[in-house]
Amino acid sequence: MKTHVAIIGGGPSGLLLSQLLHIRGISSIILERQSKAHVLSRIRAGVLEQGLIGLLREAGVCDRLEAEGFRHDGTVLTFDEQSFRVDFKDFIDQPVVVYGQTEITRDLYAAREAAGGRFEFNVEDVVIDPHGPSVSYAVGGETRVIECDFVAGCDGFHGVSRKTIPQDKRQEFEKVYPFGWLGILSETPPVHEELIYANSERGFALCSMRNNALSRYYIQCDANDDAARWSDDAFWAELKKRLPAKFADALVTGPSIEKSIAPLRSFVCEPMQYGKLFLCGDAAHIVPPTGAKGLNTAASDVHYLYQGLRAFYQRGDMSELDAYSSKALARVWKAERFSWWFTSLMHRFPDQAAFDIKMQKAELEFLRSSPAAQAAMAVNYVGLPY
Ligand code: FAS
Ligand code: PHB
Repeated sequence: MKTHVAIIGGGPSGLLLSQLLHIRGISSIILERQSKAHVLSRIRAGVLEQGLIGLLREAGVCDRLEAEGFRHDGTVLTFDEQSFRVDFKDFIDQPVVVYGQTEITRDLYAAREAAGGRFEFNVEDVVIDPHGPSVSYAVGGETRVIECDFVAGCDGFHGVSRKTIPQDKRQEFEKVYPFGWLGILSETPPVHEELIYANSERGFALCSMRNNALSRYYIQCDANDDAARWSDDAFWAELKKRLPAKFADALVTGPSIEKSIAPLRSFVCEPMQYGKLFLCGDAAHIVPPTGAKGLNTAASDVHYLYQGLRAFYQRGDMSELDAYSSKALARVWKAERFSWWFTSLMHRFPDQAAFDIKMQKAELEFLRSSPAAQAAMAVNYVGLPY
């Protein structure tokens, strides 16, 4: 088979890139290791930056998002019994929108299928030749080869793309956090109209939502905890202990319809390109979900790669593709810093000394009382410019 761009991975990065390329007449094929149903069963991100929304609009995949997404102009932070709100509009007129990643993936699959997009699901043994370039893979016991001009590695943290860059040509930066997030989805009304990020002596908690009848909650848990060990009642009881009474008393509980634990790590691979292979999204970097930057930073990668491919196919100009890695990494590292900062501020660490806890509380008090501190948080949370 031949195509302009072979895309490894049918998650949000691969799908968004494929749809954007399509509207510019640039062909692609998406190779996905799982089934489409499996991809759509994942419950992940929930908060979208305007940059991602702009890309979805350009891709013609924004109708449901605009109809069902929730505009949020601020967020609430709590520590012990105190709570305060950071109003983004006080500093930057740019809201975030709450709309599940699962729905974005669903919308993108629908758009790609309507446009006759080419997919291969349940692929195995993907091997990338970044210099040909070409991609070989097996599906249904048959080996196939795709000849292409470029390969987009959109296959997430556990994919093959990053490992295609020879070890002596790449440098990896990693920080593994000594805790995870136990998350549940429940068909209950959200406890508050905006997100609540809670720092408590028992650990971090987050109150989020997908819509007015579907809530998403997280509590910090041991890194090697097991979701099956947590009954719904135990989860709700622990969440209430981590929230100020006014929110704990307002919490509407109910049966979980999804319960899982996500590990937390910060990770970056440099460079994000090798030969004609370009890494996008989780294939190149991971952030702890505290700052809601995972999906949103995958989107800025897609933006830079899409612009580079457009320049090549429309003007024969390779300069933007040559600069892809340095451009993408400049924004990736700022998202890594914000995610690390917010995670360090809001979580309890096993080895934390009393002084460290005092530092967290002093920083939260500074954030509560200083417009300058809130401005810095707001501009990072709503999303730095591309
Ligand atoms: P993805 O991992 O979404 O997609 C990669 C795709 O490649 C997958 O479909 C995979 O099956 C496929 N693939 C892998 N190897 C392959 C191979 N060899 N061949 C072919 N296909 C292959 N971000 C937030 O902002 N907020 C959150 O709350 C949040 N929660 C998360 C919870 C979990 C458990 C995880 C893992 C991530 C979470 N994230 C969150 C981050 C997440 O949203 C990612 O940033 C986002 O999915 C990135 O999208 P992709 O880069 O497309 O990677
Ligand atoms: C979510 O709704 O899943 C969510 C929201 C904000 C975060 C992380 C996860 O920072």
